[in-house]
Amino acid sequence: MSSLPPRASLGQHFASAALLLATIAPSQAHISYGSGLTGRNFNQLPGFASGPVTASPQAVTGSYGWADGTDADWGDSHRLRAYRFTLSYDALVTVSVQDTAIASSSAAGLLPGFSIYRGLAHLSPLPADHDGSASSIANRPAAAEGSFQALTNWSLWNDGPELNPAYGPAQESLFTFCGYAVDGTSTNFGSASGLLGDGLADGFITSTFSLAPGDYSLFVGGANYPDEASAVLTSYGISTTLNVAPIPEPSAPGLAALALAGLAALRRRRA
Ligand SMILES: [Ca+2]
Ligand SMILES: [Ca+2]
Repeated sequence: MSSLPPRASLGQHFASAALLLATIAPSQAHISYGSGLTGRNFNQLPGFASGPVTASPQAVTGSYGWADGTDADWGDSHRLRAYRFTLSYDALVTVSVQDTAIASSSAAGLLPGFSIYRGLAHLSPLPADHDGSASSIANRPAAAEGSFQALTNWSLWNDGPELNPAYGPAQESLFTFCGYAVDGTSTNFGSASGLLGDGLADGFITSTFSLAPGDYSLFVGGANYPDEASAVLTSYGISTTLNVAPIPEPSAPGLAALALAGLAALRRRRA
């Protein structure tokens, strides 16, 4: 004789729904960099700084998050994905982002944009930074859509005792702008002053930056600015690769040429 399992109560159904939401929630979460092999901290991935390293595919919510941060009313960082890396020496850092499907969860077809900033968001166990914290809202223009700015410095704050009496004072994370790259043309990313795309809206971007030692955050999001009007929150997959290389020393013949040029300039000044 078989026994049927008891029917789930309404409360259990709600608990299942809450668990499902919690499972889905990371694509909407506050700023974090994950951890380990499936995270977004490149220093924790094998091979970092010894050749190209690709993080596990990640999900971005919405097709417009990066482009939305290029305009006058800024954007919401929940519409981007944050990665981190730390350099211990001057380096040439090549960042490449490719759109990719993630089975049963995220679509291909994102036109990506990214920006690199010096600085990190607050890390656990501190409360996470987000656009909806009281201090983030208080420290930006009332009309701003969020705190994210794609082309200049910006700040986020975490939650303070106004949310939880156990928390210390809310703290600022400053992201100091270092550079960007964006897929396509102004047809997709909009008409922000001075913005240059890679000219081909094919879901792929790559660009190289000369960076000093320090901690960096990389924010990747969608570059389809017209989609912001409909604000559809489709989940898109991205695959992000970093290649970190030392800045080449001048070669011996190059150094000799530099020395000769210096001597010639000295002689001209004395002549
Ligand atoms: Ca905006
Ligand atoms: Ca492209």
